[in-house]
Amino acid sequence: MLAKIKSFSECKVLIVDDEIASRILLESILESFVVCQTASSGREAIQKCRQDVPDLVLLDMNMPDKNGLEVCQALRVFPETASVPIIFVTATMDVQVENACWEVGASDFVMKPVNASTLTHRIKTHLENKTRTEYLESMVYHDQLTGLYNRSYLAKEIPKTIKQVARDKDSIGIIVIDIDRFKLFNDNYGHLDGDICLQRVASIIENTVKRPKDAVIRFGGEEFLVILPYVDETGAGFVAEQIVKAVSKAKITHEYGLDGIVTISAGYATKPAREFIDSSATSLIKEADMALFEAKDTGRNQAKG
Ligand code: GH3
Ligand code: MG
Ligand code: MG
Ligand code: MG
Repeated sequence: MLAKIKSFSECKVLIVDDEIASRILLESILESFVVCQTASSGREAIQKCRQDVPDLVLLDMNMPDKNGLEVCQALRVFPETASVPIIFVTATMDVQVENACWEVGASDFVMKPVNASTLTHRIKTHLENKTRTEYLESMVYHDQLTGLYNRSYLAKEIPKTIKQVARDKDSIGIIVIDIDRFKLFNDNYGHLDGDICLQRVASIIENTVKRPKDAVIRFGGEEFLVILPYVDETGAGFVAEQIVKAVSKAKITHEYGLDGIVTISAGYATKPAREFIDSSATSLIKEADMALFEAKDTGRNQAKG
């Protein structure tokens, strides 16, 4: 999905402070421009951050269970919270504490009693940086026509996927998909309608592939790649067939297509992640591509493994 830049009013800020009066004060400063959530202990803060990742954390330094430094350190370990801006709010600040804050991964700090204007400006600056970075990342890793992931995303993610699945001694499946007789579609209806057809097929594939760990990538012009971590040959074949069926069921008119509709062909292959010799999955993609060739060669509108 293509992202847009989040506005401040869509951003969630988690206020962490063991004193209720501090939480109320901070909330009263922030609630006019962001969505506020609160936690009254370090443990609760970590739990809330993992359940629902906030856009920024305002973190009290001195708390009875886990202090701010420990909370910050813990949040930096989890991939989903590793880059969330964390601003320390502290009454005591000397050089040692200041250095300790930076060392555990603080993004900034403000002094208690807080100056509302300084706090607001600091939060807005960090949120602006974060939302812009997220937006740019989304542009870099998504195809602008279909909203699917692109090849840059594949290059970035596949080595991580292989590593993770190898650790769990499991397999990865890859499906390569190509629209049937698409050149004839363009020739007959024009490139703009061709683009709309590509968007529709992309969205059907995306809606058929349901597990959050799976990724659908626009691999080339009218070619798509589906990455299925933790899937065996039977599973990959099942998903590939579901996709082929879903596209033909949509009955997108194509005068020169098979049975007058748009269809796709798919090839799939799986491999234990430990057996990958390269970190880019090239050999498995090639294997799936060979199967796609067979699907094309033996009639189209089908999946072959
Ligand atoms: P086959 O059944 O063998 O796959 O036949 P085909 O006509 O689909 O052949 P091929 O896969 O080689 O065709 C690719 C066509 O996809 C050529 C090009 O016109 C079209 N195409 C590629 N990218 C785009 C795009 O971004 N927009 C549009 N409209 N068409 C595209
Ligand atoms: Mg405190
Ligand atoms: Mg093609
Ligand atoms: Mg084609």
